Amino acid sequence: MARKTLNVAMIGASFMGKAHSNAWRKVDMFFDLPVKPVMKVMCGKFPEELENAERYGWEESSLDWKETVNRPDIDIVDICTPNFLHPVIAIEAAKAGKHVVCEKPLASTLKEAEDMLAAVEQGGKKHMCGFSYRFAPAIQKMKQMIDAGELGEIFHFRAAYQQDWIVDPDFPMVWRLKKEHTGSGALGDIGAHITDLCHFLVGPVAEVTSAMQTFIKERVVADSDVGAWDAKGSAKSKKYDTVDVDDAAVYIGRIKDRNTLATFEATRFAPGRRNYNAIEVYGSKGSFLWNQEDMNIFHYYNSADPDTLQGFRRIIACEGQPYTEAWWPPGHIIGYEHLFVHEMREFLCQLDQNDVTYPTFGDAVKCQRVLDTVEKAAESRKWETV
Ligand code: SOE
Repeated sequence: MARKTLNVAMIGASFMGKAHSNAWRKVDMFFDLPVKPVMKVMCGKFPEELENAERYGWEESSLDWKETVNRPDIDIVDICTPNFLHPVIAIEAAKAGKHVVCEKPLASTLKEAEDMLAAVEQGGKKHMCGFSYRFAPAIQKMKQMIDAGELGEIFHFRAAYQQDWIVDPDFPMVWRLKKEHTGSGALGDIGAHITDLCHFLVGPVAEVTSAMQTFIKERVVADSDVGAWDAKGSAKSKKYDTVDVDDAAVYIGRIKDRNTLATFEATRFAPGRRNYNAIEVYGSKGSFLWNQEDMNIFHYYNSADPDTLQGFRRIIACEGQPYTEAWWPPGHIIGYEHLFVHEMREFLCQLDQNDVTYPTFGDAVKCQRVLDTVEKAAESRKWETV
């Protein structure tokens, strides 16, 4: 029987636009889906971006996101723009009766995130926020084992998401470094990921204390509008602009209804750490270690092992979770881009389910509430309740 097709419009054609295009293109090839996604329209900000539309797999391209979102033939709107545009596009899409996928963080502020949630709940369609690391096979395995009690009582959740792409003082100003475009810096960008992973693996952060830091307070303005990753000090203008967001955020959290202490570090100033999203969980019956730069592997310490065998096991996450079997035989491993394919698989397979397993705008608001409280705590230098 022919499957129902769903037409997708993606708004935003830069780094996340490329990752999501790959996901929409691959998801139907590698997973059995109840519906068939059609890559209808890619919307960009600049005409030159639209030159990629065809090779990214889109049937059409447009510079007008509003007209595209309101097209009656569009079923899903996928938002891959800078954060400040998330609310206006998501609310428009919800009002137009579309399903909405939106990159993290949901918004620049908690209020915007709450408005987005209200709009999609009013719209009555499905909504997902792109917390992609939940879809790493190793994270899935770790969650299964934590939920099954294999680690016992969780004492510590420890996350350090470290990058180094702006440690060069000549790296020019980009949208991720301006509050008006991004909300917060490392906190909202990569702190959002580790906060969500804490929620996914251990439980809700109930109160925090924190410190935030901007190491380089002025950056040269590049002559062209560049994305976060492709600017390499190309500026000739020698105009400077103020960095008004954090380069790093460090926070401690207590977990609701658990005897757990959580520590978080989100920094873009750790030379050598390219995309080192590292998670450690320590419990009464054992421990986990994982990091994104080695994403197929996690290390498991089982406190019940005999003394002669005490030590972390190095496990390749291939069996026993819903993703890797769709790709290759055990040990052939997968990469960063596969996480987005897994996201879209869950979204497309659960369109008719009331309770979904992927991160919704509701989960994203819970994350945004923590980020907002971290900023408050950095200001007050006190513990603040989420
Ligand atoms: C930049 O820090 C970034 O592109 C994040 O925005 C993504 O969410 C992360 O997956 C990789 O790094």
